Amino acid sequence: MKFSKNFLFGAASAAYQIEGAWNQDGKGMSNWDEFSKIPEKTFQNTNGDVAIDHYNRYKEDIALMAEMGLESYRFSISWSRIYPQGHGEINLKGIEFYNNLIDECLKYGIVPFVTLYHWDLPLTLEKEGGWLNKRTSDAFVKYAKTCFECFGDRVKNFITFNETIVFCGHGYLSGTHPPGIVGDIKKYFQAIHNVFYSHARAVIEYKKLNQYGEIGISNVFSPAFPVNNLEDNVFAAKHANEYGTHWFYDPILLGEYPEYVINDLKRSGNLPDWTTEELSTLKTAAPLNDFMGLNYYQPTRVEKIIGNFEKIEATRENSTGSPGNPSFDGVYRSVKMDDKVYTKWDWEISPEGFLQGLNMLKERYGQIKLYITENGLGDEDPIIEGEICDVPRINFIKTHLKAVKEAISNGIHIRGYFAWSVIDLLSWLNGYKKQYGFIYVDHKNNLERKKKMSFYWYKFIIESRGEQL
Ligand code: 8VR
Repeated sequence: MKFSKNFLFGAASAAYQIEGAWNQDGKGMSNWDEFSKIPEKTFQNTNGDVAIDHYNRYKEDIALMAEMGLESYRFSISWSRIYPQGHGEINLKGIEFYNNLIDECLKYGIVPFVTLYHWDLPLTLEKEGGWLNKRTSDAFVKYAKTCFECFGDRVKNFITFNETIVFCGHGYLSGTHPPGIVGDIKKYFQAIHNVFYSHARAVIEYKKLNQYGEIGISNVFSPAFPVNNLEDNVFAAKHANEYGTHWFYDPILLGEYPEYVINDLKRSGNLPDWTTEELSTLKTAAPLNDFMGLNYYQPTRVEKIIGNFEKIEATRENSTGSPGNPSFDGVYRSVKMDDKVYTKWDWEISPEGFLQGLNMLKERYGQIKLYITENGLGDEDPIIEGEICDVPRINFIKTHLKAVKEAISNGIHIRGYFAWSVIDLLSWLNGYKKQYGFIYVDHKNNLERKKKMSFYWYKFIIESRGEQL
């Protein structure tokens, strides 16, 4: 079987992780421009001031993507380039940059897939309360509208937010992302709701403009499975899926939050403050949402915590996605298992879990349009005689694309696949050590770009529409 002609083979990036040029051409400061400079917050104190300087080298990078045969490029817009203060004055230089980037993609027939928010919030808004302040929602809708109006003639695919669970979880529970708040459950749920309300409003605004494009959101997809079939652990997996999946997918796809979690939050006093207008906006937006973007790296293996649960102090090291942490409510913990395979950063490699999870989604939400908006392998790539031999990455993507193929033949509606990442870039908490790209960036040699083995492999897969997989 070949992937159909309208299946998009893509790859992704995010503004803060590649652009650099943090204060160039009128860009305002973002929360990450500040946070990454607090000592010890990031691996080796790396930050995105320069990143891989994509802002100044985008032409070279897009030419490489075109050479690879990429059909779509998912990138994010840095809000503080467009509105340096979050709201208020627009920065035309920012608009110009993204116009150029989009036009450069289109020159080669690459479909631009645009994320509006990949975690870099204008600093002014963060200082005014960030996602806890309902005015951030107004500012977001205004920014989103500006993007639709300026770019929507050429961009036909918009993603509002990337991975709400991550930036809210790290922002308000583990404190390892800005605003760096630790253990505030109430704020965590409030921020999530404010983000989803903003998403819903942006979707409604987008549809009013009649641009004949599509809009959706990208969520973490990490289906939970019990470590064995003991009743307690089966319960733990259900609980984890309610909190980690349903809480994030229901409001987008069904327009309401899952009752299971609502009931818990009522009991614990952590229910967000929401108005009936906000809840009915979620309802209105749900059927207008065109697709769901899934960022899949690994499943979660869970076991119920019996008895007392020791709170582990959140550190940068244990917040980077590896198993071992208790859930915030102490109900379960994620487990590294002896019979599973893991990456160097202890992320489980499981195309089976991917397929199983996709079937779970189908069961709950029916036939929805899906894009895999991120999937990839973080590794320290071997360099042999000057060649970057990233065979483990090829294997990773191969097995996951096979899972996508199988899912499609099971009637799951997947319309495209974006590898994370198109090029090596700055990891939020792991610096440059952890690589994901098809293109290598030489930090010792003027950020020179070099094609990896996976570059040629992915080119072949795209050309042959995955027939050989
Ligand atoms: C996703 C994020 C993306 C990347 C990839 C890989 C980290 C990283 C945590 O959660 O959307 O920005 O973020 O995962 O892992 O290493 O920077």
